[in-house]
Parts: sequence; structure tokens; C-alpha cells
Amino acid sequence: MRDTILILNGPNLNLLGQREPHIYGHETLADVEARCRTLAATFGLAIDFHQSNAEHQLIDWIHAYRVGSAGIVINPGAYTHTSIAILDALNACEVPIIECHISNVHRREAFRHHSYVSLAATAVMAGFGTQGYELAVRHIAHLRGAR
Ligand code: CA2
Repeated sequence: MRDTILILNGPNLNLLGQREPHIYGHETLADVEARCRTLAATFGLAIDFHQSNAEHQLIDWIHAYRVGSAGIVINPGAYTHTSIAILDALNACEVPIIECHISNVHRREAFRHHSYVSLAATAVMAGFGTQGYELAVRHIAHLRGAR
């Protein structure tokens, strides 16, 4: 647990690589998972990687990792912009939280410009494509070195 990063993906991200490649790229979530695992291993870290379309499931995973894990990387999907429940769960966390968006939400529709999750996040990534997940893993490894 101490050496494990939880990577969470919210609604519709199971479709990654299958639709809207001009926004989200061609990689699937399985590709992202594999690259994060390989990178994390170089830091002696493990990855627990999950996707759900259900808000309560995401919250249950956050609760399970909120204390004692290496950190949480979360792409909450559209819940970013709507979910006070996910914000409350993240506010109960004692570990670093990296909010990760594949697209640059600030170049998109106005409703994507506000994030509840950012109120609890240690750091926020947007617009790095799927590479953002690896950058987030790298940053958690960096923070651990500093702890
Ligand atoms: O840019 C991101 O990573 C987002 O979190 C993705 C969410 C969107 O609601 C946020 O505003 C920004 C949407 C995820 C939908 O994922 C799909 C992937 C491929 C095809 C269709 C949907």
C-alpha cells in the first residue's frame, strides 16, 4: 500500500482510443495502464489502475487509498465539473492527489473550465494527452523522495 499509486478514471474513459481521437488520442486505457506500470516499477512503485462510470465506485476506491498509499492520480471525467461528493472524498485524503486531464479543458467549452476536484488537488495536469498520467506518476515518485 505504501508503495502503491492509485490511478482512477471516471465516466466514459473506458472508450479511450475508440472515439474522438482528435481530442483524446489513439491510445486505449490499457495502453496507459501498461505504460504507467512500467514507469512506476522504475521507482519501485506499484500501480492499482481502475475505471468506473459510477460515482460511488470512484469514491469507494478513494476511501481505500486515502491514507497510507503513495498517492492518487485521478481523471474524474465529467465528474470533475459536477461532483462535490468526489471533492469531499478527496478532501479526506492524507496523500498527494494529482488531477489529470488528457485534453486542455481550458481551451474547451466554458463548463469544463471549473473543477471541484482542483480544490483538493496537490497538482493539476491538462493537455498533455495520455502522457499526463506518466508525468503524474513521476511527480508522485518525486514527492515521495522529498518526504
Ligand atoms: O480531458 C479529460 O481527460 C477529461 O477529463 C475527459 C472527460 C471530460 O468530460 C472532461 O471535461 C475532460 C471526458 C472523458 C470521455 O472520454 C472519452 C474518451 C474517448 C471517447 C469518448 C469519451
